[in-house]
Amino acid sequence: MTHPTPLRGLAHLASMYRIRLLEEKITALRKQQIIQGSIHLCIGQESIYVGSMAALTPDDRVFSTYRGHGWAMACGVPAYAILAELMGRQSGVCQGRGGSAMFSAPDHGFFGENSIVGAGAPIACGAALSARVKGESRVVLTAFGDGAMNQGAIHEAMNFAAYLDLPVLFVCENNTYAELTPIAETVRDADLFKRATAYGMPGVRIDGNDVDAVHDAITQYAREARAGKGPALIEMMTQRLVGHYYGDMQGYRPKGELTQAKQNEPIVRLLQKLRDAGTGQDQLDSIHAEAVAHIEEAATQALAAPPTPVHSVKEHLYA
Ligand SMILES: Cc1ncc(C[n+]2csc(CCOP(=O)(O)OP(=O)(O)O)c2C)c(N)n1
Ligand SMILES: [Mg+2]
Repeated sequence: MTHPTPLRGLAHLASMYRIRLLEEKITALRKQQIIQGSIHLCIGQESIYVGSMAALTPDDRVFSTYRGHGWAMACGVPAYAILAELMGRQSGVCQGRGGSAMFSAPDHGFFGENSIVGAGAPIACGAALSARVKGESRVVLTAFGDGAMNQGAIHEAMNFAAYLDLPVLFVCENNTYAELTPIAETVRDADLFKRATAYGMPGVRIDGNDVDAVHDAITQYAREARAGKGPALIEMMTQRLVGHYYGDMQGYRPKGELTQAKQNEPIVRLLQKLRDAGTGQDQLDSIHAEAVAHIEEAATQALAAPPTPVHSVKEHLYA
């Protein structure tokens, strides 16, 4: 069992609160239709982003799916720039052009979301190959869901990275559903991590709701990848506490599943660990209050930003 330092735990808690509160703010703004269109929230999966990015460096690179707000925040993208992006404002991280599902922030090592399931993995291989050619020691993390494991692009990317010993961390966020379909109804063997063996790389399954387990696993496999030992598949078990997309009524979830998931979610788990280690409630409350203030300020700033002008729609096009 991991025994992290209290300081590391408190830092993780602060980051997870910020992501959770950002997602709740996005939900509220979507309800008011200040944010429009499709959004995919990562509530319940925050430990994956926070634990992973705590183990990587600013020079490393991340590719996520459309469920990418948490990854972006953990990479250091400011909350106001994410909110402004979703609202179609000029100060958005892509000037409002990417929206919820397709923004990127290369200056923060966040090479972007992707709406095509599995499509980030081959691009991550390209980034890793580029690092190899340039003699840079960076690691590239590509995150995707359990459903994506059945996409051809993932197979190609894993084989390619393993054969060339590329420094790619394949992170499978296994929240047990692909849209509305449980993973167990689409595969014969739901131990997805075992597929790594077929590619000749390490594969492990960890408790993705335990931020320390995530931090430790990424530390280990990033170290190995940087040392030239090649990629790894890290299957992180988790559960989303919300629908696949905003508006999903989740009628497909068995009765009681969500109630149980809420008892095992990353923030509840870390709070328990910190209390067991002797952290006082006052300190936990002040970390929460700081995160609330941070997200409120970010929302105020984003709401005050001017909208991206419609006439600029043709900018940044190839032709
Ligand atoms: C290539 C492709 N096929 C199908 C879809 C439609 N689609 C969007 S999200 C999704 C489910 C993916 O599930 P998973 O990989 O487990 O990720 P999660 O949404 O659970 O994070 C599907 C099938 C798509 N966007 N791209
Ligand atoms: Mg899934």
